Amino acid sequence: MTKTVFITGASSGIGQACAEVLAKEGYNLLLCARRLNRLDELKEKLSSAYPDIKIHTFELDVRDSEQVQNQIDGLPQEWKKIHVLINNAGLSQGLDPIQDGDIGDWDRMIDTNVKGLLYVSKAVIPLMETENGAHIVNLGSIAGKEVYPNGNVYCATKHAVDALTKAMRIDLLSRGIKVSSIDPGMVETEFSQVRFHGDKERAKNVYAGVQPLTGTDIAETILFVITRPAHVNINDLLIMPTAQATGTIVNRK
Ligand code: NDP
Ligand code: 8X3
Repeated sequence: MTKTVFITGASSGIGQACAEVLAKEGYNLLLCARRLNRLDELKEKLSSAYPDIKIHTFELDVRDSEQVQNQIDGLPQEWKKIHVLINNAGLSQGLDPIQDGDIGDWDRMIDTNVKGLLYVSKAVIPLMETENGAHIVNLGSIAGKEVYPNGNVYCATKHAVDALTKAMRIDLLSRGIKVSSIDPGMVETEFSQVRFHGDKERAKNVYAGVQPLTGTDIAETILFVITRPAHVNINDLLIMPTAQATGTIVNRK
């Protein structure tokens, strides 16, 4: 049976890599993000490489609770059975001490990383196909396990994701829905460009002298997590570049 995976934030980085890795494995894909043009380009590429799978793309801003509910309620009937939800959409904005933080940045992080994950989960859970194994994978972070200087609000949102993963596992236990968290350290994506509001030079420096993880490393890890036998769940998986010991201790050459 072909399984359907719903990926938020599939227009870039880890989400896009998940789409690529899972398409190759034969999963049908529901892909959403705000940049629909990117999703459609990805759909075209994957559909021609893997003609046996089905892909449906749609625009979604996870911060808009009404839009989330309407878009998911309005999915074509054939897309209303979901086996795996990857709550990946997320971002960091700014890296400043709390006293200098920008309220707009704080709102965007909390609204996307915490409230967006909740809105999407609430809308998707009723569509989850539990008979053949249902699974929610949340993108946490090393920032959800420790707090580093100037990471304040981003770290708080990822600690919230950690708490929500644990809470979802308890609440969804009787429905047989597995819940896992993947918590990466440094992954080179558009993440740092977004964090530094488009400053490409500053973003590049984050990865200077170090081999960071790639989106594909994380996507392959997620594939491993969602393909364990029915009686096995990986609750939480912290994955770091070899050169990174903690959020801030990095061995640069
Ligand atoms: P990218 O910036 O490359 O990708 C982020 C994705 O999230 C994009 O597809 C973006 O799509 C989507 N997104 C952002 N805001 C919204 C929104 N309001 N509604 C819908 N989609 C949204 O970063 P990553 O791939 O690195 O990040 C993916 C996840 O991984 C995030 O949750 C991040 O916190 C987490 N993470 C990243 C790490 C890293 O070092 N890169 C490490 C640990 C965790 P669009 O702009 O088109 O809406
Ligand atoms: C992204 C990794 O170390 O920038 O979650 O917080 S980090």
